Amino acid sequence: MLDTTVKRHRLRIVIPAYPAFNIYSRIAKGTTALGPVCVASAVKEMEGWDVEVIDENNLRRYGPRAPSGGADHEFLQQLRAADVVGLYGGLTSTIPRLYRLAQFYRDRGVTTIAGGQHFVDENIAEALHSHVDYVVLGEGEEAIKELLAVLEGKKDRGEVKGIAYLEKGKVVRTPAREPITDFDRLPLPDFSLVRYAKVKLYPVERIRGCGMDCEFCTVKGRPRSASPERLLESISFLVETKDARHFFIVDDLFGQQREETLRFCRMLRDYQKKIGRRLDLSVQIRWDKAKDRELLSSMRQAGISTVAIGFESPIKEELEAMRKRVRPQEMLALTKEFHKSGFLVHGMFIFGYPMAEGVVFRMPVKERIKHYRRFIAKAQLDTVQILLPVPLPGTELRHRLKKQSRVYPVGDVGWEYYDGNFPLFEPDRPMTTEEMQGAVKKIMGRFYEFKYIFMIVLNVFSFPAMIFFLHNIESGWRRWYRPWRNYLLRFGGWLTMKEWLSRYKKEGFGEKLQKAKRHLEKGR
Ligand code: B12
Repeated sequence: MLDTTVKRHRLRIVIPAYPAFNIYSRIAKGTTALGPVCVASAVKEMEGWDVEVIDENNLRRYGPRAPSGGADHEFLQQLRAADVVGLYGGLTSTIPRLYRLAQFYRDRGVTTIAGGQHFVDENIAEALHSHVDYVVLGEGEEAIKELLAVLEGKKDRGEVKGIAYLEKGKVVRTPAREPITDFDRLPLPDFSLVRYAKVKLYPVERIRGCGMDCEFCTVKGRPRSASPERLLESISFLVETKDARHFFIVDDLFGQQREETLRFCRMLRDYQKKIGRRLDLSVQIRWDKAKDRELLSSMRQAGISTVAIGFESPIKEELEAMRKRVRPQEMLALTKEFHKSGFLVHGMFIFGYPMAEGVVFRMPVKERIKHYRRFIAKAQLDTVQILLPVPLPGTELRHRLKKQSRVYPVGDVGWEYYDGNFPLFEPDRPMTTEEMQGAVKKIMGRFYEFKYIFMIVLNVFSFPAMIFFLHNIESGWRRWYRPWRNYLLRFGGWLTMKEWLSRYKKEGFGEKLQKAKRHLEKGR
């Protein structure tokens, strides 16, 4: 229980540092996680509570850093002690860091609460035995307020739905909390609560949940939406208070609820006209939305410039195993429609997806690589990310592979490797783990190359050619800007890969992998 003689309490929510340098590290420096900001914004409304968010991946505004990485929590506690610490467990790869933070704070008598996508199945007990006092299961905005009231002695913890804790050494799970449906009741996410961060790309949302039911994804359930007005309000609030210009709509599938989406696009277009400022937005969308010309044109008018598309694979059999009901040829044709409408397309792929039981599919690695390269080139993707399949906690993919005893034990290949860059299970034979990992390097290596530095320079010299487009500056600018931006990103991608590889070599992952394989073999 908290000291009730104290007039105000402090909740500090920490977004743990990424374990390793990877393709997301640069993005993370210019953005932050939306979930913890939503939770903190709800607590801000509580009487007697101060609240802050510390994003260890974005400490760019006088953020105190610890020499070993992440924030200097010793210093933070001296400066302004937190009574309760919340920990964001939305990315499994950051879980080892999360547990270290939990230990640090609990050793100093601070109550620790964790929430986020990692906490399902046996990971709930894992957290409660790793210095976490309470786990919030599912959405946190309402649960956290009730839980803090418990800590103030105003409520019994058994009455709070959707939490887990230890009682006499046993895990207690309270009844599940109903998913939030009325988002208008919640305060707008307040990014001022994120101390020390410089945010350039603001995450915003309208729809939670996804009805696509992909085997590898943790986002499930009937989509629940806020009104277009609320999303516009989140955006305009950030434009006016933070001078924000770049936004990422984190909804898993933009364009669900067609009419509401169109209405949102029109409202956003009119808002920009009114304030005389052009905004830039990125969304995640399915390739099949390209069939909807009206939607694409409204999106462009609203300032949506980049679409991230989960192609997952250009191989028919793999798409079937993932339950993606589409043919590669169709994906190609539809991607062209996005380009025609003026979007930049970011393609997201998974390499080496394991086939469902009973399905025999043997394609040599070399041929698989060819398929990927050919698809990427034909689709003229602006940027790509090729990841290895991640058997994420709580997914059907994990359950299936575990049943087949193919997942490397977490004791050997720990959670910190769950970022899509490391092999985490025995691939389908005859492909070996090394081949699978090598293939990703080969595909990415062809896309992100050193030579693009020369293309950047050449493109700068071609700028005067814009003169031929004076009659249509926008089209000319796009023609010049798109290759220039892509060359820059491709060269940047090469630098990232180079750094990643050099760190990888020092890390000794190979030994861990061999140990994991031996353990799997023994267990069979
Ligand atoms: C934006 C995003 C990113 C961004 C930023 C991530 C971040 N949050 O920092 C970027 C592009 C960097 C990214 C990268 C990756 N991502 Co991502 N990403 C997302 C996405 C689309 C949106 C996250 C979001 O804002 N959600 C909306 C908020 C409101 O929901 P929320 O985060 O769940 O928060 C709520 C609750 O969880 C809870 N809660 C959360 N934190 C806390 C803390 C406390 C104290 C409490 C009480 C409650 C609480 O309350 C919140 C409000 O209700 C999600 C999918 C999704 N729809 O969630 C995937 C998702 C988070 N990503 C995922 C993955 C796997 C990845 C990648 C590995 C790439 C990949 N293979 O797909 C990389 C990993 C990078 C790394 N270093 O490890 C998985 C994570 C699952 C897991 N167990 O790890 C998700 C869930 C998608 C999926 N495929 O299932 N991602």
